[in-house]
Amino acid sequence: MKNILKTSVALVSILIGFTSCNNSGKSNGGSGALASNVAEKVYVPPGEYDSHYAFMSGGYSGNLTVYGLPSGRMFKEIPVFSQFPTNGYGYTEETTPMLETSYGFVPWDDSHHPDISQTDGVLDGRWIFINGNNTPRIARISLTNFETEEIIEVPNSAGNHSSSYITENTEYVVAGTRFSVPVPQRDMPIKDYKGNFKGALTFISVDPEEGHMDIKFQILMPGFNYDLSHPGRGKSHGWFFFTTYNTEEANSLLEVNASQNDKDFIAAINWKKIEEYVNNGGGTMMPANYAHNLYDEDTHMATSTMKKEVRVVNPSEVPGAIYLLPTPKSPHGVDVDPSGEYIVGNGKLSANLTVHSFTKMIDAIENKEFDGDAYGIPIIKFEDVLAGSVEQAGLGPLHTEFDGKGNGYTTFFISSEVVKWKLGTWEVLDRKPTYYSVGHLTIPGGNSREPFGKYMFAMNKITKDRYLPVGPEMEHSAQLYDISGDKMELLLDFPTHGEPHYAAAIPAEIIMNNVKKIYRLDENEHPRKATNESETKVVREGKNVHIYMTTIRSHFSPDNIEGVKVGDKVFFHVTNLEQDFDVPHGFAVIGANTAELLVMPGQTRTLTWEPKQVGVWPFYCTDFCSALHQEMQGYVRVSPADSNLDLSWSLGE
Ligand code: K7E
Ligand code: CUA
Repeated sequence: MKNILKTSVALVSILIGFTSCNNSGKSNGGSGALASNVAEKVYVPPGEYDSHYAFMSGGYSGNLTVYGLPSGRMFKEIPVFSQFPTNGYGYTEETTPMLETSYGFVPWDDSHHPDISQTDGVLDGRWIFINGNNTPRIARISLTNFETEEIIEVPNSAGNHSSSYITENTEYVVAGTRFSVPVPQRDMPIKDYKGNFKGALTFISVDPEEGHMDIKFQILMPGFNYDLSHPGRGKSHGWFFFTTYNTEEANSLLEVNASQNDKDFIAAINWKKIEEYVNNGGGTMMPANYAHNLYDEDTHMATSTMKKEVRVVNPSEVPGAIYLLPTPKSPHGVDVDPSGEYIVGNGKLSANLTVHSFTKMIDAIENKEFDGDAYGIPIIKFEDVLAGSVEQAGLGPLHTEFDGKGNGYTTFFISSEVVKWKLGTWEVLDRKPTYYSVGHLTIPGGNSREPFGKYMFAMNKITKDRYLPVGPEMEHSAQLYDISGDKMELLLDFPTHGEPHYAAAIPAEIIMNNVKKIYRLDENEHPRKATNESETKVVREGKNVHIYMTTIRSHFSPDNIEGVKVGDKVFFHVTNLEQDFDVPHGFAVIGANTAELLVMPGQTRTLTWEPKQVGVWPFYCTDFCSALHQEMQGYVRVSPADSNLDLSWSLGE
């Protein structure tokens, strides 16, 4: 072991030496300042585990990827909003309902902000939520089986970006619209945007036992752009904060027209107050159309239900529940520190970071010191709510996280750096360059009362020369820093998949012992399961042929099927009889217009095949499962449409 360590340290030092002289022309000066012992800090010896999970949003992949820290190794891609041929998600009969929406089947989305469920403000590791930005949706993924279990569509919304952040007991997962739109949608001139479009902020309740989501209410806000959000916590629990930009309500050339106002707003929402109003019958049920898709782990099947109405609340109905905090200048992120006192507005066109005080906000509300209103919503005076500002910290602040030790860490996109500063004194303590152009950063537990402040990683937008070139498009790059000391220390670059905007991370021990290893066959309630080979059969229902098939090392049962005809629709319902961890079997048949199946131990999955040609067609296992994996194959005989050959099936005859 020691020798391996020494060798890798030596190797890393050589490489660093090499890169630093080789890249002396790089912007930000390369990475020649790495200490020689950083390799030890990220080295996880073969067979040992990482200390943290990191869940990165996939951005335009629509999915969620799972990494280990500190190694930066990718463990899994969990399909969420996008079809995933690797395991058949979004192709199988069981999973296609997950991607149903009011726009029909939508097999793609753009996911930005994962957030892990909390109890008492601390990560509990039960579920992770993530937003679909383009066709507004929120997904809940189980952290026991690492599968998407539920997706709810968000009506009256467009560009579901200030999402999916959760309150400190996972009471709500919140979704805010980036684009304001006519509510209800209707045919109207775009130039009549101002004063007429609305921005819906949606509070989705989460069942404390099962995690099931339901839209509790939507607040129909003025037609600004609601960019990001974070919950209050501790003393500010019960409030939620949203950044806005385009308070000018421009509808064209926003790069100019939405940058006119010196200050935009952070909208502070007292959701407890609105919840109480709604619980007493307040708000209006409005016709709507949105999908609620739920996966049932017992039947191994998803169902999609269209919901027909949603409760909406206008701010004027609940006086005292919503205030606007002026914040320079087109703020992007809004982040709340672990104590719940400080609300950080990251004004992306501002040189300073603006920090508001929750206590001062409450005082100003009690003293009714307002600076006018916007559409009836009181605006608190900037000076009355300001806690302080971090002066000249960098250019283009985007997002802030906290280490739980009294420090904030803010990313600056334009100056391409992470800046560490002190809460309360607002002094800058440290800055480190990022390679290059950082968006979000993550500290495990960063959106909670108790961050685990050992590591921080930055997720960068531009990779350029950090890795071997692979054509015009490079994977994005994350950078891991040790933040346990006074100064941040860069440890590692690692590539990420899609575009991870934000990530959530958590100590491994909170999750790893609860992870499911198999699905128990005796708990399988799939309506077309076959839990042993004697239950396998082929049944014709008109033109539909259902094959109840099993798979086990190393054969399918049945493996010879005759009596299928051109024009039939054939359903291969494949149950994996294995009951060992990590022994999936695959299934593919020639000419199928879907993806393969990857069937987990004890699970049932269905592939649909419409044979178009007469012949004898093979199917096979796609996952190398045993020494006799290549022998895992079979044939389906397809006869002409007018054939009167009866169905028959066999194994080993
Ligand atoms: Cu800054 Cu979508 Cu959170 Cu990207 S967002 S960076
Ligand atoms: Cu089963 Cu390969």
